[in-house]
Amino acid sequence: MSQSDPTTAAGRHHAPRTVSEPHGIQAHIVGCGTTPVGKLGARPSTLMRRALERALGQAGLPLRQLDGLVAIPSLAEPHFMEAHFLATQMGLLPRKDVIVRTIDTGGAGPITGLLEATRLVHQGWCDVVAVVAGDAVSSLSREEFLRRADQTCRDPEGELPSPVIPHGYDRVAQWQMRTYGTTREQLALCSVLMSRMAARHPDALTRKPHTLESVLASAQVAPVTSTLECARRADGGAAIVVASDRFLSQIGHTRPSVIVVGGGEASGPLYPPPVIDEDMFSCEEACATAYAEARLNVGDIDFFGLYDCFPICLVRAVEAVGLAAKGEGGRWIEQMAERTRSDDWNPADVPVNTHGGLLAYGAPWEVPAMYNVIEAFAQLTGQAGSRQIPDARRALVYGNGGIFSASAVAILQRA
Ligand code: MLC
Repeated sequence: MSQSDPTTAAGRHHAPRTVSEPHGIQAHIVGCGTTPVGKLGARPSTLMRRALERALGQAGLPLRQLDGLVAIPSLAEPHFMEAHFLATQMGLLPRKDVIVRTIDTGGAGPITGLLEATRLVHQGWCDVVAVVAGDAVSSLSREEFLRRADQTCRDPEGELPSPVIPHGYDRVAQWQMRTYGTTREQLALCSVLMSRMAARHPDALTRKPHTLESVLASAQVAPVTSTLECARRADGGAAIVVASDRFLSQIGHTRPSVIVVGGGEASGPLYPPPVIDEDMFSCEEACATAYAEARLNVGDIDFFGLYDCFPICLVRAVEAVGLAAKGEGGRWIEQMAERTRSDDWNPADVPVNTHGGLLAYGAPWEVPAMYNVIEAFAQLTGQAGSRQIPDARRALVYGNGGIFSASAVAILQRA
């Protein structure tokens, strides 16, 4: 089935895959926490714990209040049943009233985790659920990182050279260039744009904006991918806390919060098939499901936290969410790069990844989609400082796993 028309992808949408609240309970994000990003020299489980402590601190809740924990496994220190490992380490288990789940949808994990936490709350199974991710891929040597990363998405029959993941995305980028006329420069401008965003975030790894020339001149990693167009390898942890409205009213919680009003998930193949076509992508379907559930469309969203592990991912995402028509994502990026040329650009004019995304904020393996949620929380609660989009009310956050293999989308709204 060819899907050059985005409505075809939306046509695959199955209504029952929702996060809607069957018992009239609403799920609120009440706290977010991060560690610094960079080369930290700490174990992933330590980073997860630190991030969780900060998220609970922002929520004003003690650890013992958690009755749900969702964790995303790390690459640097993988554990059997990551969430159980963490819950046991932290003393959350043994306890009979705690539900603990490990989610592995690659980089989509934090959003899948958010949707899972939301479901646990909506079903009335949990009142306070944390979603946690952390990794230390910067503290692995280059060789060890690539040995592990290459194994994740390698086609056993295929010929993708190492580094496998950048080469996999590169194949898709070349296809997008041939199919839709996206240019090499438009791809590189994704990194320029993200670096301009990151320069306004005090915690981002990339402090100085790149130029188009510097991106194109950085070391070549794959045919149309340079080093500055790769997710910026880092260590870091991030966590969020999701709570039910009934619990929050019981304890008289009055801190700012954000509700989850829609969600969507969809899947693609683990690695690019021999012939690339529209069928391998899944973000369109995840977005269509999320918009349908929230009964909203692109015009209702004030901030977009879009996955951008490589430029092609961001280009496809701006098309999938509806900011640009199919095939026009590259031109949209070019326009946004034009808008941010002078230093005084207004964040409302470029409402995407105001933190800088994987390309520039930093990318601790499967953690970064959590940064999309955390930036959305900051925007919707008016805490984004110089990055603030005035009166931002709704956000869409997207996580992508593997090589377009898992898409998870959530729509958030200021409570
Ligand atoms: C790297 N550098 C960057 C950068 N990327 N600087 C700015 N912006 C970026 N985007 C810098 C590094 O900090 C370092 O600086 C120098 O460039 C070299 O980078 P490196 O990573 O230390 O180099 P090397 O070990 O040679 O590895 C290069 C690489 C690797 C391209 C093979 O970085 C890589 O594989 N990156 C992609 C990571 C990845 O695949 N993540 C998952 C994405 S897929 P200095 O000053 O220290 O020399 C996904 C989905 C999923 O997200 O499910 O996971």
